[in-house]
Amino acid sequence: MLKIVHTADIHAGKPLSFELEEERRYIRRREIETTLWRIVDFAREENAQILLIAGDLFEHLYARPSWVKDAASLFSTIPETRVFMAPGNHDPLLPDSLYYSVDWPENVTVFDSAGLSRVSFEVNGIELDVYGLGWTTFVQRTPLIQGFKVERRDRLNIVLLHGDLAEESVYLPVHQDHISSSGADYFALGHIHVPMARNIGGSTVVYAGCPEPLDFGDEGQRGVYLVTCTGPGDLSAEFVPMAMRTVRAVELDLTGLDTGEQVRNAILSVDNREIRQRDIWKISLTGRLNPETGLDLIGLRHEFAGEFFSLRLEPEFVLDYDLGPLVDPENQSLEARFVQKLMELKRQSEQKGDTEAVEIIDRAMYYGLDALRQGEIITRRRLDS
Ligand SMILES: [Mn+2]
Repeated sequence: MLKIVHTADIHAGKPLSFELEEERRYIRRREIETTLWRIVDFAREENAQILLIAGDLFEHLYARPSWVKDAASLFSTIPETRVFMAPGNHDPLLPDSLYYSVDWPENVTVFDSAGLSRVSFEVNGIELDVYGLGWTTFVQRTPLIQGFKVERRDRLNIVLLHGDLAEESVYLPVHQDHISSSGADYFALGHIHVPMARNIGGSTVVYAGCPEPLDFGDEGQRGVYLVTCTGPGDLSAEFVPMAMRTVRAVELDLTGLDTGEQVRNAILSVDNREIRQRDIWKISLTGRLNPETGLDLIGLRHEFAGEFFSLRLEPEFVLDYDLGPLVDPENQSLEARFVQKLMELKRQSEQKGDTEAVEIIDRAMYYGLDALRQGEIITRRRLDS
């Protein structure tokens, strides 16, 4: 039997995009840099004969040369595992690439040309061909695998590359019919950060996804794929979660909460403490909130530094102003005249059945009241009703 660990998109050196207190920036940066070590440990525990890295291993613009040196010595600790790397759009093989800065150990192959090349060998009686290519630029519009066919169908055929499963893309478009006509058993892909496995025309096509979440788009589980194979045509790919932290996005309805303490308690009721302190959170605050509460979102984030590893608070609530006294025609204050004018416009739009205008007027009214009463406007993605 043959075991393969497939990963991609580690992005070592990538600047962080989460809200993090100073010392946690270091912790998180190290967690991303050491992902490769955890993956190599996993390959060792599984006795995997092959480790595939489908590009964006590191950031050409930010990675430290010593990290790549360390990666090279790391691979020398698994001499029985063949390591294949296919550079992607974040670590292309430019003349000053860190891929060229080290002597990779004998078990490592870097696919260093923009056309597919092949490495043939045998593992436990299984003969296989690994094809791969490496990016040499930051942008690649040409569908480089168009017309590709494996040379020997009686072997296990693997294709390793960083590319985009889309018809039109500046990130090496990989068309479904190029896959179906290739005759390859397994496409080990990188680029899309969401893990997924599909069958396309008899080929198993897998995006390993980023093993650690890198931004708020990376919600949900992250890890690597473990592929087991008993011969050509008999292959199964299993997702193995491995990320140290998960990105979690939740909504919290503030409607009916009157005081700051109530809002604090609501935020602290999100999941249990262990998960709050481990994970990376985005909490969208929705609903209608008593304007007297005077929420200071930046202050709250610092206050909860011990409660959440990382916390982003997205204001999507509206302040629930009491419009009663403002629509009284006797009231001629600036606020009252502003509200009365907008109410008049809103009535006209309602009569015309213009629901879009009604929504815009509602939003304008709350923004205007924010400005007049709070001295600042809380921008929101949508207006909850
Ligand atoms: Mn990537």
